[in-house]
Amino acid sequence: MFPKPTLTKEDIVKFENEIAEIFATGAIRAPVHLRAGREDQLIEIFKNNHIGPQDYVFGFWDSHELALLKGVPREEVKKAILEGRSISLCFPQYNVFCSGIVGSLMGTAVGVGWALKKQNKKGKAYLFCGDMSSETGIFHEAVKYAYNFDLPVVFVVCDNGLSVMTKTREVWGSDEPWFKGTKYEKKIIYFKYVNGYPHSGLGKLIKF
Ligand SMILES: Cc1ncc(C[n+]2csc(CCOP(=O)(O)OP(=O)(O)O)c2C)c(N)n1
Repeated sequence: MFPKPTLTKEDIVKFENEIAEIFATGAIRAPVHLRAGREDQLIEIFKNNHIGPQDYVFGFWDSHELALLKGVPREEVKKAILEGRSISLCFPQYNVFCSGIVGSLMGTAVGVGWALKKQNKKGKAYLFCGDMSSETGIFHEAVKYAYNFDLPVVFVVCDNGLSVMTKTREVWGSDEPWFKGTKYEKKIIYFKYVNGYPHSGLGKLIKF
């Protein structure tokens, strides 16, 4: 029912390029968030952690790649984006839940981890977010709770150095994320990348 994703970097790049081309025509009447430059890291994370049907993936406005890697068929992801759901992709049958609201779903991921543990079920909740999101209060609370109760929750922080157009490091006055060198690192996968696209859209006005 859930084919193991065998997506390559090229598949992901091709998908995002295709969406970018469609978005440029004005055919998508909603925000679209494209990403490039973290394909290798995401593929590695899905592979190394054997993320499969039993796992839950939570993401935010930039989750095209996550849905594809979790095994949602390309055409289903594309259809949802064309219908205007790029920033809130949800595919409950594949355990993929995303939201355009900063910080949302972090508590949900912890709750799902709690339920999985209580019910002795296999699987983990994986919460993917950006570097600025990892500085929010709710992220701290979620990580502390998941650590304290040893819940099957993994937080993945994809650091592109920016919050929309604001430099995260200038805001927080630190070169390292707050969790670096703390015991909470045990619950967090962290990597840096440079986004090949603007935060949102294509960086130019699209008329429709
Ligand atoms: C509650 C809320 N406040 C503000 C925004 C607008 N917003 C969308 S993304 C974002 C920046 C997030 O930065 P980061 O977590 O680093 O994500 P990335 O750069 O990887 O997209 C902001 C402020 C929002 N979506 N939700």
